[in-house]
Amino acid sequence: MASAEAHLEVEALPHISEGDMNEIRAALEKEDLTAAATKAHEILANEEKIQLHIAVTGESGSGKSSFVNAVRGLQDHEEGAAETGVTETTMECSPYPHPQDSHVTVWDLPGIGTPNFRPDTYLKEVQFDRYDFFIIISSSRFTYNAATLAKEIQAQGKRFYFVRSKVDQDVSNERRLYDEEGVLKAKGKQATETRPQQFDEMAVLASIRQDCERKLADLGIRSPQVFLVCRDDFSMMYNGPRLLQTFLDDLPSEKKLSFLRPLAITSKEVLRKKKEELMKYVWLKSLASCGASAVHTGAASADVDIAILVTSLKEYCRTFGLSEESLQKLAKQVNKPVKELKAVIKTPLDHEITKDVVIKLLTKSLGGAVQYTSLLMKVLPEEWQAIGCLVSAAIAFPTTFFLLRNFLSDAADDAERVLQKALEGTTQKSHLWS
Ligand SMILES: Nc1nc2c(ncn2[C@@H]2O[C@H](COP(=O)(O)OP(=O)(O)O)[C@@H](O)[C@H]2O)c(=O)[nH]1
Ligand SMILES: [Mg+2]
Repeated sequence: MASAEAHLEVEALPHISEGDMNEIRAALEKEDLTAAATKAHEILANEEKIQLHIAVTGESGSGKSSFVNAVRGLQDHEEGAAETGVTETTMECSPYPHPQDSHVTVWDLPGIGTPNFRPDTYLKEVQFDRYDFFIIISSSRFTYNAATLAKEIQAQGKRFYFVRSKVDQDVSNERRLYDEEGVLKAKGKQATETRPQQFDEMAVLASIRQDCERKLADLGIRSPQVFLVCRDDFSMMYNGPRLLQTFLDDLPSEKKLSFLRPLAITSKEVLRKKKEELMKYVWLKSLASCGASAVHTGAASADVDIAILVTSLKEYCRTFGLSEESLQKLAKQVNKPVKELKAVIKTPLDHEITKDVVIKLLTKSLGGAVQYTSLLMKVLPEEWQAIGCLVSAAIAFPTTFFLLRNFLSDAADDAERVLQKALEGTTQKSHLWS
């Protein structure tokens, strides 16, 4: 087995209520593995039902619909994209499910620009309670309406984020004032702090951010934070990555995985987070898979629920972009043959995971499980120590645990190599690996 087993550490557990945790512990102490496994199943099934709803609001024409597409990794012309560049006339909220994961829905809300706009009635009309958080977009300085809406959202106990859109336009407008070498063109004009002699994109961005934040502070927002984005390469450019990271940090722990699953892998950091969240569920999946009737793997047998394993490995593949569809999309984006990306992948892809593949992996995992069981039991979360005394779980639990854990690690490594391959020779590198 891989040396990873020798470095076992106590993994964080997913969010499990105290009641559920106690039920599992009690079942294990009574040596009722079936009851413990059933409970683990139930917790996982509830986790599957978790939905995330993101509201996007702002003035008409500010780029709301474009953002709804960008945040879901879609271009405006693609299937499932919100219509952009159209005049808003209705007060309707339009739901746009994430194309890779229907648990995440981004809502395109009506514009907030009308003179008789009132934040409280607006929030009632758009069904405030439905959303996990709000994004307030502006393509210029934020208005009084945006600031009052933010205050009302906060007063009602939810989070909002100010997003300044179309910064690519600002950068290119400013660039027009400089010559090909990036030297300020305008004769007789003095360079200023915000318009230096030599073109500096970072200075342009900093000045937009400061201007927006100052205006919001004037409108009564305390310590405003503004994220600068552009719909193209949203998750890689400007403050797109930081915005996604902030959403993730702010989400309650039980929602983090739902947000992360369909997120495009644009940096090592996203990859690391995905792996970390999935890893939390390995204990629970291993327990859920225990107690099924014996599966004969050739070399030996273990009482393991194969269906859970097939589903889990497929989930890992999809989360790490190791599916035919994701790879085709990425290949197109970076203009490379998909064959080149596939060449660095060692684990099977999503559609290649079958019962037979899982049985082969189980056989491989069995040796390590036997060898490292006592070590595994030592690092088990305290609440679960009783499982170590159960003969029925003695093989199944560690075998499943090591299978899931190793596959997850291997798939994450594959995803990192794919990302590296995809970026070879592109200029996006600096943004992606920042
Ligand atoms: N250059 C640029 N144009 C954008 C960006 N976001 C939106 N737009 C354009 O701005 C116009 C209005 O965008 P839309 O998303 O329809 O705004 P909405 O009315 O708020 O939904 C459209 O023509 C978009 O193509 C961006 O980040 N950069
Ligand atoms: Mg729109």
